[in-house]
Amino acid sequence: NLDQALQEISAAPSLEALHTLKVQYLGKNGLVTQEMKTLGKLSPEERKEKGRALNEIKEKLTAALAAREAAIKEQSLQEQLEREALDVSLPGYAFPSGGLHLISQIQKELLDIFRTMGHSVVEGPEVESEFFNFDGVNMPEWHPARDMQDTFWLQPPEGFTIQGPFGESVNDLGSALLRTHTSPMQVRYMVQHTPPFKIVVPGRVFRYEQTDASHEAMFFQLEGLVVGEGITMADLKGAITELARGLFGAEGRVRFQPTFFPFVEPGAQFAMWWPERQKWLELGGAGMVHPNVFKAVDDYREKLGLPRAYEGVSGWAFGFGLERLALLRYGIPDIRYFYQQNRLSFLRQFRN
Ligand code: FA5
Repeated sequence: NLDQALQEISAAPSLEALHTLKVQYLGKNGLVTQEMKTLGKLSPEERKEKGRALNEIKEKLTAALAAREAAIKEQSLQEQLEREALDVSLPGYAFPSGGLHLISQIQKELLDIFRTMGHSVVEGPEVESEFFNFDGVNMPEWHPARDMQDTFWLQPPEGFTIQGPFGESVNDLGSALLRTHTSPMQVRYMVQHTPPFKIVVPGRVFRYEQTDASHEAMFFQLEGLVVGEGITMADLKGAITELARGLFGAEGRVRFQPTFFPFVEPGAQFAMWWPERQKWLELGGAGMVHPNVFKAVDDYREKLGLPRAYEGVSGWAFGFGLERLALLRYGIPDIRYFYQQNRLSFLRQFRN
């Protein structure tokens, strides 16, 4: 009966349940529809009477169904709103963010200075051949200067090849090692390119050393190399002076003192004036590329069938340690702070 039907409709828990009821009463084979079909058999009087009654029932059911449908939709909307309520005043999660290591920041600063002077930035392998690290830069096996750079020698696994500048194997040219300086890239680059050029080479280097406040077994160097016709020591001083001004502003000054490196002649060590502390910072070595380095490069090129390209040119080179620069510039007492056990409290002081 009608009341029961209306009650069922108003109690329908879901749109699906409601649909089932709608089919049950008003569908093609629904109860009301079935009744409608019986009208034809009645007398006109009865038909009129029952027809009106059925229409009324149909209207009531239709209205009830629509009302319930609206109610269910409204309710689920409310529930969804409650579920997805967003309290924009809640404090957010603090995501830990990283930062560049102080040495990376300094490296970037240095590269930017040299880029403005027209240098290209190139990089080389950390696992290096004895040939490029030593022999090629005029440090043959008997040379006492090899002892100044205590070396991590490597025993590569069977089938491992160290590649030369063109991908050729250089296994026959010497043992494998961790490069002790960035100078082997001088040789690699010159074999592959012809002058004139200006480059800088940043990179990690390794030395088998007892560590102390100013010595690490792994540190970073920056190498500079300029080769062309008529390049002189004055160009070297000019470039290092520009570097000093880039680092310390207009007051930047440099000092050169004669010293020995096998791969330069003449050789110098250079220091920079640190205006804030009014003192000199000993930074690294430099000088004019030694003829034996050019010769080693040309011999190597010849072996590969390339024309000799370094007769009649001159060039300068420098190399220095980034950690030393950082130590002095920021008054850091111990080089081991940089890489020791993720000393984050120390490193965070230098977040940019
Ligand atoms: C060299 O490595 C030369 N290849 C530099 C060079 C390049 C000279 C081109 C001339 C021309 P040396 O061994 O002095 O030189 O090291 C250069 C710099 O690396 C030092 O001045 C210092 O700043 C840094 N350095 C050397 N050993 C260490 C170490 N154990 N820990 C941290 N920094 C170091």
